[in-house]
Amino acid sequence: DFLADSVTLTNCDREPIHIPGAIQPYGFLLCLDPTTQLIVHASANTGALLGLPAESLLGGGLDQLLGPARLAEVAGRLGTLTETAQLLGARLEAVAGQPYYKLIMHRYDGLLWVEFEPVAETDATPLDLAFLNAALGQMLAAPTVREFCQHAVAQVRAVTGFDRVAIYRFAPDESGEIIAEDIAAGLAPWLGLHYPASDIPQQARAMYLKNWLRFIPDAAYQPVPLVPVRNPATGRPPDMTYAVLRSVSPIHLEYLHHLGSAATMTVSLIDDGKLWGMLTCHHRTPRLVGFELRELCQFIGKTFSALLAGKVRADQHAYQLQVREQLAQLLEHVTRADDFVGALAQPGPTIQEVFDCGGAAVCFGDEVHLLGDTPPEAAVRELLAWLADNAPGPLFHTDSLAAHYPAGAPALRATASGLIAAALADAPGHYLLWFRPEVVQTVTWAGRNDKPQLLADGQIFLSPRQSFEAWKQLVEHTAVPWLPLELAAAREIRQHVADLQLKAFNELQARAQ
Ligand code: BLA
Repeated sequence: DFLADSVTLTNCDREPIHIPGAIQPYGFLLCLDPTTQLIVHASANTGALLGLPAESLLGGGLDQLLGPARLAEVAGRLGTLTETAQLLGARLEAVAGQPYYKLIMHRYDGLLWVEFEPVAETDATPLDLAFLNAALGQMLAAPTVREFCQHAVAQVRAVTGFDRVAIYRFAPDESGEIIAEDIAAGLAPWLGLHYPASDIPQQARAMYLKNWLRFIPDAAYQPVPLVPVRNPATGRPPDMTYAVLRSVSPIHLEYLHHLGSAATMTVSLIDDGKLWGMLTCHHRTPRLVGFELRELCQFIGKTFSALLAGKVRADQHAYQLQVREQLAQLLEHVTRADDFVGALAQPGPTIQEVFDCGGAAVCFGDEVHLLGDTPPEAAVRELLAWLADNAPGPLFHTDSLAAHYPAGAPALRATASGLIAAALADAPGHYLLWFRPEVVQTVTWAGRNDKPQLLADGQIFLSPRQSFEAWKQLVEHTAVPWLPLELAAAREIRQHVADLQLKAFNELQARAQ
């Protein structure tokens, strides 16, 4: 196919997916000159569908398809178009034996685009205001990002009937995780699986910021070229960024084949101008979704996007409250205890329970209490010795301990790639420690054990197994970074214990006098 022939797995980011010069064949396409409204491109399937070969349509007008009344209406609309799609239903009165069509029209790249989707006349979905009202109500009321996402996937599956609807959220490194899904009985869950950044190349992400929805009703389709492929005015194929019939990347089609997906629809989820994630729909068999339903799914995606920042803030706020509450309880029970060192490791809560961490340790000279997932005690003692000599300041923290202390990495990386070390006294070995596991240990990578597969053209498919290895190298020896509020809590615990120590010392002095 056009222009895509030279794409390999190593230059995916350069595949010009916006100018494929071809469409998916579930409809046909005409591009018109905005001034004359005469046809500049036609998709090559008009011959088969209408009995009017594409070449014969070029240079003529829409009167070759439409009766006079419809033509006047369409011509009026064409004059007002922007990038945003407009819909008009029509029967092609000038062509015999045709079904009803939806004309989806927009203006872009110096052309008027008219995409024709054949439909049963009855297919229009009535606008269900009660559904919309209930859906918006659920989204507004959702107290956490996860529940918010769960409502969105359930709503989209309810209106579209796809086998699988999931929300795929991007991490700062652009890999992604399935954080919510709604699936048909009998399908294997993908919830919690991670996928590499390369699954969705840069230019695709950029396009999905402009165009909110992609639709592939039959991933086994044969692309249909435009006639002519290149726009005579620009010398290149027209820019299909906003065309719903756009033929998609052959590499992506191969990918869908590997996933066992025969049809997909994806909606962008955008937070503050950045692609936050995608709502992805899959079906095991080909599946057509009409224009109105696609618009409804975009509406859900845009509503989601508008409310998202508030839900993220709510999650952060809830976590902040939880940390404050745990911190207050810890300080209280430590203050009341006779043995405050022991109390730091006693439930109610322990120092490990104040904020998210894999494990913690209370170290007081020879006494070492380990809590949760920690390195073995011997390794913790060696770490204490290293800290005594090397820790810069009373509160040392890192999300990559190996970068500071490579010698300790073999024993520490799995459970303690992230570390907060709060020095309790000038005496060496008096520390409160919080550990965080290496990211690699906590991630379930999709298809981690798959064998490499061959693409149709004989190249090796960049399998999730290989991409896992590539990703692993990037995140080796690192943990999720500590949040400012977590560091503040650690600092506060340290200060409180120092105050208790001073008080105990003063009492001892007073008694001695
Ligand atoms: C596009 N890849 C995509 C899209 C998704 C994914 C959602 C958007 C297009 C769509 O289907 O609507 C990936 N889909 C996923 C993932 C899940 C999912 C991860 O449901 C998880 C459940 N893809 C590769 C490799 C390359 C590649 C190695 O795996 C390139 C070398 C390319 N992916 C690729 C391209 C597109 C794409 C080029 C754009 C397709 C297009 O819009 O033309």
